[in-house]
Amino acid sequence: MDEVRTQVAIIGAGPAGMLLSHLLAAEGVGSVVVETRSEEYVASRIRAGILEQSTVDLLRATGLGERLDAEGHRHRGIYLQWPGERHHLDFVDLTGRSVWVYGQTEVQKDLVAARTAAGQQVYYEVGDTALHDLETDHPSVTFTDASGAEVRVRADAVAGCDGSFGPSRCAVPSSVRQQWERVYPYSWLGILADVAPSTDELIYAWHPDGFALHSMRSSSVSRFYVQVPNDTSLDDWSDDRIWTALADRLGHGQDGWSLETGPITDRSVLPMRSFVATPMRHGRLFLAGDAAHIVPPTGAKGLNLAVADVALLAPALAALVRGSSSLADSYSDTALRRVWRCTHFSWWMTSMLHTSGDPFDAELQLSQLRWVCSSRAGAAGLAENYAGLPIGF
Ligand code: RFL
Ligand code: PHB
Repeated sequence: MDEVRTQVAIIGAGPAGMLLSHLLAAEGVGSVVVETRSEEYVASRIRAGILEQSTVDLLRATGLGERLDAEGHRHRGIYLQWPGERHHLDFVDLTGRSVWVYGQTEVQKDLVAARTAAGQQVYYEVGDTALHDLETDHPSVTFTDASGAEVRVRADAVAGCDGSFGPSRCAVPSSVRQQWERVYPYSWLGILADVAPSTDELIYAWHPDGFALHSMRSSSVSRFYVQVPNDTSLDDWSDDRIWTALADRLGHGQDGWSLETGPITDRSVLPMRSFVATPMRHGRLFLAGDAAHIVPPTGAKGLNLAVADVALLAPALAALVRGSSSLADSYSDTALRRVWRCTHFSWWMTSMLHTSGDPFDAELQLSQLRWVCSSRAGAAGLAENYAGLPIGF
């Protein structure tokens, strides 16, 4: 077996893993990243689209802001709507913070470019990833590399950044692991379309037929979602059916607003769940991002939470490899405070905006929406959570 020695072995080359290797390098700490998929596959997955203020601050402060500043779009807020009414919430006015439209695909490209320029060792297309000796101070990760050779990476610490299906979470023994889960009775059907956005900022729409979201990626590419039942097949949703649902739910024709349509270039159905696993640290294993928690996408928090985790984890690991364990010891508790805040916010946005079929729920949702849109305190609460609390909150 080939042996490689590094300070931190990182499992997963998604945003959490690649940003962690970037932040560790800035602290003078070496890492090796292992990833089951190819570089191209990881870079092209269409996922999150909104970066909160502290994510943007961190990317800029660590030399990753150039393309974001040139190509990202800063938004002051969002629109919330229900039939007959559309309201703008101005986060800048309410909290002094804003959000940016900049796709996860772009963040991933910037991370890969920065790590490649720095000579980062990333093993793509590995198999049989396994974690060893986590309760000692000489843990290791083994895998089969793309050529079929067996490799062992010996490290001072292992970072489990391998998303919701990776092996890291289950390496925390079930005797100490606790898990919380909420599965929602609906999914999102998401599309990417080659059409200019019909709105300047995102529209979150409550509608009796189900939730709809108008998002965007650039001045010529729009992203849309409609609430659909679980187990929906894409075969049942023709382009016409998708555009009709979006037009109805987003209010085409109301107050002179119209929804422009265009060729659909990507489509998928996303199930929605909330999930938290604790602790986020066991021995020399540290979990970050989707490996430890999943949120439904309604609050646009998944990617931002992964970034916030590694922003805490990098200095904790840097101190640990230099012999000081206090930040590593507090990592799980500190990270989980934000995780639960975002878990609540994502659940709250999801519960407020998705129709359940229960008329009592619908009246409560409309009452909540009216309050959020008419009370400065209500609007500020949403704005503070959506634009994101400071790292370390
Ligand atoms: P990722 O991005 O899933 O990366 C984890 C990486 O680990 C690799 N991996 C392994 N590597 C080595 N050995 C193994 N055994 C491995 N097993 C897995 C995987 O191949 C992968 O490359 O997790 P990370 O870095 O924590 O980043 C989190 C974000 O990607 C995630 O929170 C968001 O994308 C969530 N999310 C969305 N968030 C939003 O805010 N808005 C969205 O519209 C949105 N859409 C989505 C999403 C997540 C999705 N997933 C995970 C199903 C749409 C989808 C489809
Ligand atoms: C997206 O653009 O993909 C997006 C935006 C906001 C959300 C979820 C997804 O809440």
